[in-house]
Amino acid sequence: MGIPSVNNKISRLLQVVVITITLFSCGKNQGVSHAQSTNSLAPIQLKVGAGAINPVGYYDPAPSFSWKIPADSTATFQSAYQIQVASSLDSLKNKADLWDSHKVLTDSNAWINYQGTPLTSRQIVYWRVRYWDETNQQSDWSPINIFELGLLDNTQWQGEWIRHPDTGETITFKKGTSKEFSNTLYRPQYLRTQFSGKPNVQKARLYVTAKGVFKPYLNGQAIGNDTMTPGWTPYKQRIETLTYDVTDKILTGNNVLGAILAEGWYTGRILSPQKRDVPAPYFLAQLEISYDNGQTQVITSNKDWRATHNGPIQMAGNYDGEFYDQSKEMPGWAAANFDDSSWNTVITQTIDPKVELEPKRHAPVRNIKTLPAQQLVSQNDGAIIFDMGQNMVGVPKVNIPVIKGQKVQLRFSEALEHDKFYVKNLRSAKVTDYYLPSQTGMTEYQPTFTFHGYRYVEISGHDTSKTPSTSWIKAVVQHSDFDVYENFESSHPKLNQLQRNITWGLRSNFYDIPLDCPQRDERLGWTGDAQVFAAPSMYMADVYSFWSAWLKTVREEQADNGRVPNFIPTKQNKHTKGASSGWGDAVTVIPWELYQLTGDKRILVDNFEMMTKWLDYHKSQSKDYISNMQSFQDWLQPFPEGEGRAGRRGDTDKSLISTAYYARSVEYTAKTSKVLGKTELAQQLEQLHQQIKTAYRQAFYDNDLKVIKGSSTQTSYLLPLEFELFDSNEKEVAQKHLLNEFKESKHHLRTGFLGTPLLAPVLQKMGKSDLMFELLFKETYPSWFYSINNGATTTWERWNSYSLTEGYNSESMNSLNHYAYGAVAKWFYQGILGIKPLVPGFKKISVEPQFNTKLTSAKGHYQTPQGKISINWELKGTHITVDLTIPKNTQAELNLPTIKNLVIRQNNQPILFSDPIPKLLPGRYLITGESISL
Ligand code: RAM
Repeated sequence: MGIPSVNNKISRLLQVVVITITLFSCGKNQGVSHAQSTNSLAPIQLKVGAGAINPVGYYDPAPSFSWKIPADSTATFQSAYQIQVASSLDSLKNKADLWDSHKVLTDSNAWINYQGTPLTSRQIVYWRVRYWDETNQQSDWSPINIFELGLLDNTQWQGEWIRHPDTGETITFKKGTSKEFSNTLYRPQYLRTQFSGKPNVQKARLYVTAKGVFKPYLNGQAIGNDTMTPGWTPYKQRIETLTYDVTDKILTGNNVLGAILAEGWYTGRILSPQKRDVPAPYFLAQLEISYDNGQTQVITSNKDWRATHNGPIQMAGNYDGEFYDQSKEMPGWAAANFDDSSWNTVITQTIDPKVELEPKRHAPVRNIKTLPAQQLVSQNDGAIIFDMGQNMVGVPKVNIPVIKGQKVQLRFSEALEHDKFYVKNLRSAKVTDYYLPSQTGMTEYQPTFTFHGYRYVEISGHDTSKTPSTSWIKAVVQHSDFDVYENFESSHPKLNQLQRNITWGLRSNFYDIPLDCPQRDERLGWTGDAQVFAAPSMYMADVYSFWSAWLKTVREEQADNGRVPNFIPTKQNKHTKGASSGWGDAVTVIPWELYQLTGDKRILVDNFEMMTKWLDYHKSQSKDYISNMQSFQDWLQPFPEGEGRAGRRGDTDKSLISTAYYARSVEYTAKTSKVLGKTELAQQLEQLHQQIKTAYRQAFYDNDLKVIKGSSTQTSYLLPLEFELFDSNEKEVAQKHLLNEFKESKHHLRTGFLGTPLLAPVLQKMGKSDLMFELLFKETYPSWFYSINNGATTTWERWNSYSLTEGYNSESMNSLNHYAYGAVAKWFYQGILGIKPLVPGFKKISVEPQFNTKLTSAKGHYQTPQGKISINWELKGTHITVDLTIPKNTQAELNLPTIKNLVIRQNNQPILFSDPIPKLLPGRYLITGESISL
């Protein structure tokens, strides 16, 4: 953002004049057409950027705008829109002083870029939109929406980072039996400052962040419902900041601003115990108050703050849990009239201009819901075990009888083994909370700076003379705050359970960044897991901003030579080495697939450079178009030829996988280049794609298309079929080989992380959805239902992570809450319900449900950028009924090649279509017919 030039100013002046004139005439028109405009209702669901609704502390001074035409509007399509943006409510109504798009002829209702006067930190921006329908009828204006910018750059921060002068403590870690080393463990600290407030506060905002994790307080009250803020970014490059509206919390007279600060990801350990040398946590705050009389007041974190580490939270770590000492409670510590004379003066650190302070890009982790305990499982030797009924992530909330001075211990486990508490799969993560009471009686406790992945809780050290009850404990479920749709249901209870399990896997691992697992000493943003699950997750929850925020982190972590680390963010002080095909390819696959599902070009613009750099890295790892990149390969494929660790990578040749992914990344980058108008590059990449394809065909298959390198596996055919690496005349032969692989495995899958997501799309394209149904409904190992038959309430890392009879798989790497195999959920929507975008962003939709006798019905819906598409199909014998609603401003192609006597009714009237693939306009349809394939 530069200073506007004189020319710019003049042109803006002219613009203002034009706007005024237009508005005047618009006003007149509005009056005249008022009766008409009530026919088509005002736009709804206004959003800025990747999905924010009226955000406070927004990060982007030039966001895009999106809206929807309401389902009950008389409009069918949009033919034009007008957006107005203003710096106040009054101006919005009189003269949009920031931007008026005027009437723009287009059917686009999403991702319209702001093109007005540059916006600045703190600015409150008002906006509204209206549209014209296909008959040029104008809608009413939408309700007025707001976004307020946060502090957009480091120069806006006036204070300093602060912390307690001495919070570190040396502890010794033992790794296995041989290695022993010391590290610093930082105690949580309590910070406070006092200030004097005046009457008539007009507006107050708290801008705040930490190197570490924090909870802010104002006048004794915790601010917000966020947890583990600011979340996890590459802290050496960028730290996110939070903004809170505290207007109604400022008192006249004495006020106290405070915070608790703990390690979090910043200084806490990442992975198993290791030597690390990380700086202590710091806190940064800026409270800005404006008064009605125009005066302003700014309270910042500075040398005048006081700090103690003698508060009740004595220890807190992501992996290890929390220690709470009730005797150290300090009633009123965050309010006025508290004696902090025993506290220390903080030390300060100036803000480093090289570390970007940026408003948080997506909603923070919050306490989303509370689950009651389902059952008291057992009571042995003073330890009681509760079953919360669901494997999930968050913290417990207990209300238990305790005895003064007797430490209560809470442990967590994903599943019991033969009724015994099992924690081995947590590896070095202690995942234990301690509560030391200073009074006897009932006490309430909920940890603040940790999170656990668990279903069972073991409580010991409580007052065992009292009869335990399930009312003693609740589970507080936490994840990044987004809507989970719960939008698929079928006639088959196990399929529904699978859908729920996958959704819980999503909830559990979308914890500020996409985690591989939430329980053991890992919990990392593994790129391969993300690569396969990003698109499926978009069908299940409102997670576009979650992914787009993480991609920013991925861009920051990419090495100069284009290498993409295997998990992101990487370790705080140590840059991980290496890259893996199928993992690093997340940087091309995720932006491209997000674009397909949203139609938002910005995701491509933002990530384009990263995509091309990754191609450079691919190139550096290949010779004659064959890639030798390292790879985790078809991770955790069942029945591998190797044993233990050696078997983890499966049997599909490494170089076959890496070359296939090289081709895929080139293909997606070529397509992206085309969308972005980079035609020349697109052509070069298309050529490169062809060269890789030819080399791949020659290097890995013989004339009969049999695999000549490594083993012949399902994945060795799934990859080239899905990535279209064989010429069309050879496809059929490859398909035969694939079917042969299934025959040999008695129609069981034999795929790991990379192969599994390809099963459904490949089989459906082959006209073999029946085989996909068979795999999906398989009850025996390896299969999805096998996990359900063994009590799973989430998806597992391994196809055989656990069994009711044998207990846990003894492999050290074994989580019961991993989302990778949940990627199959995409087929519930794209296959079983049959909803697929025909153009990026679903303005054209293909509706092609896959019917099978295993189901008598399936229903679901999806919120496209235009509105909700819903489908509900039922099967009685061979008779099929489909209830379908196409959202406004959308066209759909109904593709039911196996249905004869097709009748499509709208408002009870049959509609005639000559086309074998009828094109449907927005509206509700009742479709009937007879299946010829069932
Ligand atoms: C383990 C996890 C993770 C996977 C890597 C390769 O850490 O299984 O999900 O991506 O290995």
